[in-house]
Amino acid sequence: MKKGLILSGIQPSGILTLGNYLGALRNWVDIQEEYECMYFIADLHAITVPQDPKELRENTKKALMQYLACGLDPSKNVIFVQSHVHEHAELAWVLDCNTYMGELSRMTQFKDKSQKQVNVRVGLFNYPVLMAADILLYQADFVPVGEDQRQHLEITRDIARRYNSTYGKQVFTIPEAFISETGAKIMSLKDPEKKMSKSDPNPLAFISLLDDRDTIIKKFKKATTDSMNEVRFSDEQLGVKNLINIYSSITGKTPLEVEREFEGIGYGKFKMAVGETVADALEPIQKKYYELEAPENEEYIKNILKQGAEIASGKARETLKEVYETTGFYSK
Ligand code: AQP
Repeated sequence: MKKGLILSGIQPSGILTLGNYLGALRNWVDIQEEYECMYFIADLHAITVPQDPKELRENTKKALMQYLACGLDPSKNVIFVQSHVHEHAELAWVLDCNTYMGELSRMTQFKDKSQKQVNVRVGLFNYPVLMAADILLYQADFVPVGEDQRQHLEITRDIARRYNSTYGKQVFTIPEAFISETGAKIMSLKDPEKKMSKSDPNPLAFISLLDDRDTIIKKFKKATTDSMNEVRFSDEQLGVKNLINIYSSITGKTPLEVEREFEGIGYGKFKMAVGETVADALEPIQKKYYELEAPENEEYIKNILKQGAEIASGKARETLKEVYETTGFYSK
């Protein structure tokens, strides 16, 4: 008996990062036996900021291969591309009409991301409503969320409660946050106050899951630290703290154990050790990824997405049908 339905996704807005792996993918693999899990590649979300069509298409396929290479088992999880299930966009519209401008205006991710854009798109503003549709469409019980996404889950719960109460019917399950014991928030290697992001214009700021060993080590050598030259897990040393977090989350050692291990050792050796550890951890993932990339696997990849979309569409259709009836749409 599974413990409930979990749903999550990652945008194919580039090659996935060490942050996506340590903060999301690795935990997804850990829970695939215990929960019913649905994971999608969030291409509809990716276009809330400009994307090159060719790159978007390639990154979508690559995201699936990275999911598999990280250990997600397609026989235990439903894996699909968001745009393959048209109900996401349809439910988002109904929810748009049940969401207030004021609520969306308070979203900090919108405030952050819109500052980086010249012509801010309506889709970026509406992003949390599409996310609510993703979750509510499958009646998800739990959503793994990092701190950055907590506000979006809250608005999802508000929208669902409001819809249920407006129509006097429990149409939507109210989702809970799924807090993983091992989840880590990985910060930019260049600006440790910012989250590590795959779309960061500075490639030195993030570790891509497909970076080779030399690149990984070079990026860690250039990671921002400070002049204290002491490996300490402290908010006064955010760069070092981030490196300790990365090292801890891969080795399973506590930050205190890491501090002890590197006591009296300079940043050069510490950074090298973190780089080597990350490169070792990513090596088997990359090996699997490049095997999957072989042309003979094309059909296998396509089939996973086809089957995933079929299962997801079945569930999505049921919810949307109920929503349309409840909303008062005249049926065919
Ligand atoms: N740095 C991170 N540390 C921990 N977890 C992270 N996640 C992303 N970055 C980190 C987790 O990955 C999942 C989905 O990420 P996403 O790619 O769909 O969206 P995002 O959070 O906006 O990631 P990026 O890399 O910053 O995307 P771009 O650059 O396109 O905006 C979530 O579970 C998230 O917590």
